[in-house]
Amino acid sequence: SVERILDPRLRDRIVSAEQAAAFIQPGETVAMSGFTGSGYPKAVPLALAQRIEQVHEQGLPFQIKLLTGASTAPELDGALAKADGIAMRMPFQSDPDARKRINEGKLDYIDIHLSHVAQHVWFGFYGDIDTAVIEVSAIREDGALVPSTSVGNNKTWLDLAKKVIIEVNEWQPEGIEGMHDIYYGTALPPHRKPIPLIHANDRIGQTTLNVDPDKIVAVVRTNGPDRNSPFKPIDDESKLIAGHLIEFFKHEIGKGRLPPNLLPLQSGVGNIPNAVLAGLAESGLRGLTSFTEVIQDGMLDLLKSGVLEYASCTGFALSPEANETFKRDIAFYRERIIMRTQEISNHPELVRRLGCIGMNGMLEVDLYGNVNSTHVMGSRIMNGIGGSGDFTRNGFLSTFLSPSTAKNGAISSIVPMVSHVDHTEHDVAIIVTEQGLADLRGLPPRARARVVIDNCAHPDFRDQLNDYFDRACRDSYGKHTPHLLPEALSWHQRYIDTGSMKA
Ligand code: 0RQ
Repeated sequence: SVERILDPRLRDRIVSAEQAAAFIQPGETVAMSGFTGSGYPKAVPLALAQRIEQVHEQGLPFQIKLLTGASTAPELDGALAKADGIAMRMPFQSDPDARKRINEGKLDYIDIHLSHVAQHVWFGFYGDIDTAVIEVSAIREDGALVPSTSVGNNKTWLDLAKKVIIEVNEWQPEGIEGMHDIYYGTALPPHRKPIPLIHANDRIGQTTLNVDPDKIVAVVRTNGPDRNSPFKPIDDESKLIAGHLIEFFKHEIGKGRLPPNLLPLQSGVGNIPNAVLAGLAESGLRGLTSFTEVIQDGMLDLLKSGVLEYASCTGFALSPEANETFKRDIAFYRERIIMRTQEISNHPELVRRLGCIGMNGMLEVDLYGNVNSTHVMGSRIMNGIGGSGDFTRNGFLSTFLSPSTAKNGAISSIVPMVSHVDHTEHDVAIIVTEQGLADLRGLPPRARARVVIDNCAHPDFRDQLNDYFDRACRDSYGKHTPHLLPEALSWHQRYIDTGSMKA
């Protein structure tokens, strides 16, 4: 294979993962690459987890604060969580072992908007970054770093970290070089300027990441795949949800409120978004574009078929099969995908300017349109808010997609009051379940409750919701957004007590 570490200054810093991990000390804030299972370091975190376990066996403390782009993989979040090596984690994560410790109250997790991460670290809200551990696909002669399958916050980590460990992953396709667009024009207030991006496929930066070579303490060679989430066949509920949403898009085109090729799409990951993307492939719509954070299988298919012209993202979440296609056809995808830092892929200014259409999952929504995406029964974290808030607040349209029930029908996704709020009623426009679609735009609160119950609630819970709403309209302290406070969260308590929300 072709040599990927071309900067002669770094040749004598090529070491094993164990040697590299030894540079990380207890108590450090460590910033790593990785976004939804792509482009995360594959070897150093595992070696670090082993070292932490050895130190723990001697009865000594060893934990780090861990920052990333978004979720990573078992070799990173999983291994470090299992070793009890993480004191604090920020932002988005979805690892089962980490989730367990977070919900046991043993691991502090700070869940913030993905567009906020880089700037909050620049503002100094998280203290110093001691070490950055960044996966790249190559190091050029001049020391410039060719990013791999995610960009995330890597620019910020490389700029701010006191010491840098680079993993060069030869599994990543060489042809990825040129796909990235790293914008170095961000400044801190009060010196900020408009970001010169007008179209989702504009290039405003450079293709490589800068790093001060003197800060690089170790370079590690790796050769391993990104976390591949197996592709699940699209289920019937997801197909129904996708169908309602696409019908709505066509209705909006008909009304002249959306152009015939829609507006740049943002799509969450999972079965339902995949069903929407598959539905778009057969919708007859053409010339679509995407300004999103994650690209999953369905998006590659849309690019291949020409339905989608181009996509902008910061990371990938692909199945093993899609990963092979991506690597094989990298020359094709490099012309149609632009990978950006997550402060740009999710930037409120850009999401607002482009008029993105946000499509995200949710756990539950209440009668008035407040959405809970993160906390089961108000207290148990599932994943995190991720980028959903960046697109929901700032986009042209925000849509939330979910089955109307969970846990075999024991839980209603439509509740009187959400047990945790991620997206407020002021930001949420469209709710879609397999039952139908509620268009909340321009509706006052009581009218919203009507369409949410009538169009989205499962028939098993409709009477119960109507009963609550009717009594709230009669007995509520205020009649603007009627609620019965002692009852508003009683459905959640009933589930905790009895295993079902049914009265
Ligand atoms: O749990 O697998 O244990 O049964 O939640 O639910 O229906 O499989 O849906 O995978 O799309 O996830 C909101 C979590 C939905 C996701 C959420 C249980 C359900 C199941 C998963 P089990 P489904 P999805 C782009 C944007 C926030 C981040 C985001 C998410 C599990 O979409 O994390 O949008 N979103 N990022 O049983 C209790 C309810 C429930 C419930 C579902 N009402 N009560 N449990 N579940 N509804 C990506 C990034 O930003 C990086």
